[in-house]
Amino acid sequence: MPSIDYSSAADVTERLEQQLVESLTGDTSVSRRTVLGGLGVAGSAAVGLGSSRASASSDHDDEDEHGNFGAVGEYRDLDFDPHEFLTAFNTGESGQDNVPQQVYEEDGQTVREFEFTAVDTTITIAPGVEFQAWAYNGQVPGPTIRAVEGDLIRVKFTNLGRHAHTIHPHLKNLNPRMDGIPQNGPGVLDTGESFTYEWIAQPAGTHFYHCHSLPLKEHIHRGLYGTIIVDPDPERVRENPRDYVNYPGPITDDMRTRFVEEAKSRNHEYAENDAVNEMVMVMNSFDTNFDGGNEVYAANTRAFAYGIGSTDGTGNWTAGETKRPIQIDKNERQRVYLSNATEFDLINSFHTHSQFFDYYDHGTTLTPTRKTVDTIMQTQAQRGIIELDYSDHEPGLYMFHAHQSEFAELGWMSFFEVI
Ligand SMILES: [Cu+2]
Repeated sequence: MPSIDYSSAADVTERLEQQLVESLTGDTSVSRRTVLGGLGVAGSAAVGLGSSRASASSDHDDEDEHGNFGAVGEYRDLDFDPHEFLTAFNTGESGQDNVPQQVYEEDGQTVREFEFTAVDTTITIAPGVEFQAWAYNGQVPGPTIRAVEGDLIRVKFTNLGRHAHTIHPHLKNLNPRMDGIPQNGPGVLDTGESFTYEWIAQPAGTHFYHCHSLPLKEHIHRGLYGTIIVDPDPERVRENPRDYVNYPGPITDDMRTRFVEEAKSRNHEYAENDAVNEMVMVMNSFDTNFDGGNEVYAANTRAFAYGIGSTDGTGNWTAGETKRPIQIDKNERQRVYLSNATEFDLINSFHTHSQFFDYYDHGTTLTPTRKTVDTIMQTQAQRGIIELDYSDHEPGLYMFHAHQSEFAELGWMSFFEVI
C-alpha cells in the first residue's frame, strides 16, 4: 500500500495551502500564531495523516468550490520553478539560463566561472502571495554552484540592488580578502559596484553561501543565499581516504576501493554519478509582515510546491500545474543536498514518512554520520546529504516535511511520488 492515496494527499495539500494563503492575504498583520490557530483540523492532518480524509470530507462536500485554486489564484510569477531548481546544478558547463557560466583551464587548474548579480525583485511564495526579495540572479534560493574539489570557483559579482551586498562562502578559504565580509577585502559592494570572488572548492561536501552585509538577518531572510556543492575528487580519496571518513581503524584495500566508488558517485564528471538522482533543497522561510517571525516556510521557496495538485495517480500531472510531487524512480538511488536558510527560527528539520535514510553531516564524509534515521535537524547554515532508497517500497506517494509541525502546516510539506 502506498503511504497515502492521491485524493487524500491532494485534499490535505489544498486545505493547508488555502488556509495559509487566506490568512496571509486576508490580514497582512496577522501573526503566525493566529495562522496556526486558524488551521485547526487541517493543520493536525498534515502530520498525522490517518484522519485527514474523514475530517476533511466532513466540511469539504462542495468539490467545485475547492476543486481548483480559483479562490486563492495560481502562482503569478512562473520565472522560478521549484521543480527545475531541484536539479539545476551550475557546473560552468551546464546550468541555468540566467547564470552566465563557463569552465576553462588556467595554470593547470580547472576554473568554473559564474556571473552573479544581486537585484531587488518580487517573488511568489504561495499563490497570490508575493514577497519583496533581494536575490542573486533574481531567484531565491540563489543558483546552485557545483565544482570539483580543488577547482577554482570564480564569481564575477555585480550589485544591482539598492542595498550594499556581498557573497560569503562557507568554504575552507585561505584568502581572507575573498571571505565576502564587510571588514575585509572589498568590503560591502554598493549599488553598481563589482568584485570578482575567487574561492578554492574545498572541502568536498555540500556548502552554503550568503550575503554578509549588516543587518545580517535581513540580508539573509530577504533571499540572498544558495548552495555550493563540492564534488569529491576520487583520486584524492584514493590517496588520502582517511580525510573522507569518520573511522579511526585501519583502512583496508577493500574499503579504499569502496570510498573511491562512493566519491565517483558524488562527482558529476563520472558516469557513476549519472546513476544517482540528485536534488537540491534549501529549507527557507519568509517573514511577510516583517515582524521578526516567519509566516511561510518551504523547501525551495514556494509553500507546498511539492505537495499534491490534480495528478492523475499514474505519475502525470495537469500541464501548467505548479504544485506537484517530486517524481522518483524507485530503483534509483536518491540523494538530497539539503541546507537550512531559515531565519528567525533556531532549527529546521527533514522527516520522511514510511522511510529511513542515511545522513552525511555537511557532506564532508563518504560514510554516513547518521545511519538509518527518519528525522534530522539542521541549525541555520548547517547542511548535509540525505540518501534514500525506495527500492522495496510500493509505488505511490510518500510524504516528507519539517517535523516542526508548525513549519509543515505553513508550507514545508512535500511528497515523493515513487514510480
Ligand atoms: Cu545583502
